[in-house]
Order: sequence, then C-alpha cells, then structure tokens
Amino acid sequence: MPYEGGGVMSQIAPLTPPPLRGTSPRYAQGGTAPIRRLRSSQPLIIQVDMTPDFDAVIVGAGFAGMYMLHRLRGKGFSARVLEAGKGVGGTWYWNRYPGARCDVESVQYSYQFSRELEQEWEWSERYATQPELLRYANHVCDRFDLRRDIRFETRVAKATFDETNECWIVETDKGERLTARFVITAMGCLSSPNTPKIPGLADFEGPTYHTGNWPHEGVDFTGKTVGVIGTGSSAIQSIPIMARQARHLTVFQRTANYTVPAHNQPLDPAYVRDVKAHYPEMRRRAKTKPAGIDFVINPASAIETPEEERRRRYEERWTYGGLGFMASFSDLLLNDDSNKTAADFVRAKIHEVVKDPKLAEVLTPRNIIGCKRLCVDSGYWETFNRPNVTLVDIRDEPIERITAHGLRAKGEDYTFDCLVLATGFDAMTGALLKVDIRGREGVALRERWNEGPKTYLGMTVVGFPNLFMITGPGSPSVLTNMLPSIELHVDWIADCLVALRERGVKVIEPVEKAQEEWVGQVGDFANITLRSTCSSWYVGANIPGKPRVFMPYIGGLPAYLERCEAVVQGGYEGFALK
Ligand code: NA7
Repeated sequence: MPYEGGGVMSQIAPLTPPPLRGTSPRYAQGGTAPIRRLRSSQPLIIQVDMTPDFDAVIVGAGFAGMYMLHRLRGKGFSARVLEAGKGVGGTWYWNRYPGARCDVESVQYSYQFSRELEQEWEWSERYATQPELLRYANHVCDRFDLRRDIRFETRVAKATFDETNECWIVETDKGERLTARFVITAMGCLSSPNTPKIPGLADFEGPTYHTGNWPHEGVDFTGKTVGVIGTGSSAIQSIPIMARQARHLTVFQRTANYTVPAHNQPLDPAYVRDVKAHYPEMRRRAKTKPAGIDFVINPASAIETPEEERRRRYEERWTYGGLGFMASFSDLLLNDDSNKTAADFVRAKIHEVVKDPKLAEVLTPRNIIGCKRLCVDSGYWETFNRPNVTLVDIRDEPIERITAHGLRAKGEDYTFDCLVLATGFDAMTGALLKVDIRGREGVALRERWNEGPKTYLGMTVVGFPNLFMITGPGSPSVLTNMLPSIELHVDWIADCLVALRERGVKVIEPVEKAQEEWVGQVGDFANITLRSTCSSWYVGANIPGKPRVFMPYIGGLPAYLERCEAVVQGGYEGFALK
C-alpha cells in the first residue's frame, strides 16, 4: 500500500470528557455539555439552542485525524476523534501484508509541523516498512498526548446535520450520539477494501486474506500453497515475500502492471544528518513540485529528446529507483508518443529480467505507463523466475468461480491452501459513503454523489454545512505525497475555524456556483492528461456500477495551494457564512 503507522496494538482509551472542560473557548458559547450516550433505540431529542458536545468530531485516527486533533487543540477547540481500529495509524494500521511499505521516501513521507519531531525521529530505511510507519504514528500520538481524545473501536455509522441547532449529530455503531459544530472526515482515500463479487467466494474452505485488512498477528505461508488475485501495488509488494515462504504461489493477473525498482536500502546516518540539517529547504522545494515530493523533474520532452540521451535519462532514473522515474521527462503523462518511450523502456526491462520470453510477454503491460498508479517494487519480476511461482493470465476470461479448494478459471481448476485478495479499494469515496451522511433536509451524500463526487476544493460540499473532508475527492490527495497534502488541509481547516470563531460565524457552506466551477476545473485538468484515459481506481473503474469520474485534482499541489490561499484572501470566497 503503498502510498500512502510499534507493530503494537494500541491501548484502548476510555471516553474522557473534553480536556478543557469549563475553560475551553468553545466555538459557539462558553461551557461544555457532557456527552449524551443515548441508545439508538431512543428517539432523537433535538434540543433548541443547545451547545454541542464538541466543537468538532473528527472521523479517523490516521495521519490526518491525529494532526487535525493536535491543531484544533492548539487553537483552543474541543474535539473528539472516533476511530474504528484499536489503534492509530489508519492505512498503516490496516495494511499489514508482507512487504507493505511506503512508496514515497521516508524522510519526505513524514510530518513537517513540528521541528522537534523531525529532528528526534530516525527513519531506518529509504522506504519505511509498515511496522516502522505504525511505530511513527504511535510515537506522534503519544508525543502530542493525543490518545486521551481518541475513542477507539468506534465506527461512525451516521452523521446528520441538525438545521435547528446548526450542528452535527454523529451516531456510532455502539449506539452513541455525539453532537458537534463541525464534522471533519479523516478516513483516508484507500481505506475501504474492495472484495470483488466472484461467485463462490464463501465456498473456499481455507483462509482468505485481504491485503487491506491483514491479520495483526501476521500470516506464515511456510509450506502452504497460495493463490493471489490481483497484481496492483499491494500484490507487487507482497508477492516476492509470499513466494519465498510458500510451497507454491499462483498469481491470477487480470491486468499486467508497470513497476520500477525501489532500490530500498538502510539509510546512511550521514545522509540522515544532512536531511535533518536541511529539512526546511527540502520541504519548501517539495511544495513547488506537483506531487509535493522533492525530486528533480526534467523539463524536456521525451519525444523531442534524441534516443540515446533519452535512454540515458531513463537508465539513470531506473538505477536510482522509485516514482521519480515518471519525472524523467515533463510530458510523459501529456503526450502519447512520449509516454510510449517510457513504457517501451520498462517493457524491455521485463524481458531482460524474466527468463521465459512467453511469461515475460504476459507480464508486459500494454497500456499507458503511469495511467494506473505506478508501482515500486523489490524483486517483483525476478519472482516469476522461481520454480514455485505460476502466473495465470485472466485478462480475457474472468475467474469463473471460487471453489472449496481453489478456483476455476479458463476451464481449469487451480487448488491452493490459502487465498489472498490483493484486489484494492473502493477509492476516494468508498469510506465516506459507507457512513450515512445527511445534510440539509436530510439529503444523503450517497444520493448527492450518485453521479460521482462533487466538492468545492475537495474539502466541502454544497448542502452539507460545517462538514470538511481531509484529502477528499477533488483535491490533489492520492496524486501527491499524502503527508503534505494532509497538513495543507488540516492547517486550512483549523485556520478557517479560527476565522469563523473570530467573526462569530456558526455555519459555513460552499455556494453552488463555486462548487460547479471547481468541479469543472477538476474535470478540465483531468482531460488534459493521459491519466484519465484508462480503467483505474482514479476513475472508479475497479468498482462495478461506480460512476466514471476522475476523482483527484490533477493540477498539482502548488496550484492547489495557491487557490486555497486565494479563497482565504478573498474572505472565504465561494462560501456562504452565517
Ligand atoms: P489496486 O492497485 O487497485 O490493484 C488491485 C488489483 O486487483 C488489480 O490488479 C486488479 O486488476 C485486481 N482485481 C480487482 N478485482 C479483480 C477481479 N474481480 N478479478 C481479478 N482481478 C481483480 O489495489 P492495491 O491494493 O494493489 O493498491 C491500491 C493503491 O494503494 C495503490 O495504487 C497505491 O496508491 C496504494 P485490474 O487492474 O483492475 O484489472
């Protein structure tokens, strides 16, 4: 999993009262109300002119939710985080499959809001593993004393905007109700696992594991036969490790994928010292790059560069490793011919590594490189040279059914002891829409978005006042380094709440015209690039029936940042304030 936090199961914090009881400069009025733990069977009592329990309820305790809590506390707001898991870390709490690690370099995939945190934390590898990222998340949680305001093992089931009292009523799966002036979702973009509806899935008699919801105690495949469905990023990271353990591994591939080597390695202490000495400059440079990652983008066009020079550039990036490969030239996602030069380079690499030419051919992707998210691997192609690994190409014929001891595909029965679903996520909207979010007049967000998500700035939605979404659809999110994108949103939302408090504003909501204009801009940018042209999770193509809309904002982090700042300068332009 790539993109987007030891190995410990965090303790379960009790539901504590708001920390600044009685002294908190509450958003609306002074004082605090105790949490009303009404059972859901009781009728919902709407109090007139009531003071909400919290200024904000934050949904999710991953990197976004934790930082949001920290910032709101710092500004004197009361907040409660509700988290489904038993611990913090979000993506890095759930995605514990073998080989799970970040595909952005650790020193960049980290918070920058605290100079002390930056200096004291030591990353051990170029690309941090899931256990290390989870340790980092727990360290941040404890260092900033966040745990006492996080309610674990609590899933938000419903959130309803109460127009009379201008606040949100949040209901949990435990039947509790909390009220808050604001609801801030921090649920992650790739957090709702996709289990495909393959006939017979329930018939399999062995264990089935989804990479996005992996057992915390780990899985030992030693001596087992294993079937893996999927060849996305999670599969590409886990297959080499599972192949080393398993007696036999059978990989079912629907779409061959591009991956570049990570060349992961332990971090040299001298390099770490240097990074720590220059963190602010590195972060500043990163903010000028579309993906929010500090790597050099070659401004030249691939197709206009002479072949020998072009090859040299690709080779240089390949040898260095990582996602920077796509920055070999500036037009790889803008021009088909340029893209083909990069795709051909990678295709040739596959044929160099995979010994059986027929197998290499099946593993060779034919689509646009970088259209689906590029993967970063450690020994993926090499794994297919192993005698205990079989690849089954199911591109033209879907899996017929799962059976008691394996599956049936292309008229053949395959048997295995364990089944691994590396089948991805209902991306960007899946987690949001699992919650029954109801705005003005009881309208459901699911209904409002039945033709695809529509937002203003990827953070707010018309008809859903006082609701903020961190890295929501329509924001750069998954096309960028998630950490700076999260921090950008959190800072913007926290500053917004302060501005509203200072002006005595209780309700903020985007206006239709601003939302329409933003949705148009997100779509216009998407149409310029090749990224919107293939069947990826960016467009919802992996989920049957999901509207095909390119969901993230592809204009780049600097342009997005500029726009968010301009909205503030314009007195929260595009919003109605009440
Ligand atoms: P991905 O990238 O969505 O990959 C899921 C894989 O599962 C992909 O190869 C799919 O093939 C395959 N898949 C999904 N459903 C099926 C069915 N029904 N039959 C066969 N194969 C199927 O998810 P990951 O978890 O690997 O990575 C998600 C992101 O996390 C990644 O991009 C990083 O940003 C972090 P398809 O390509 O749809 O043909």
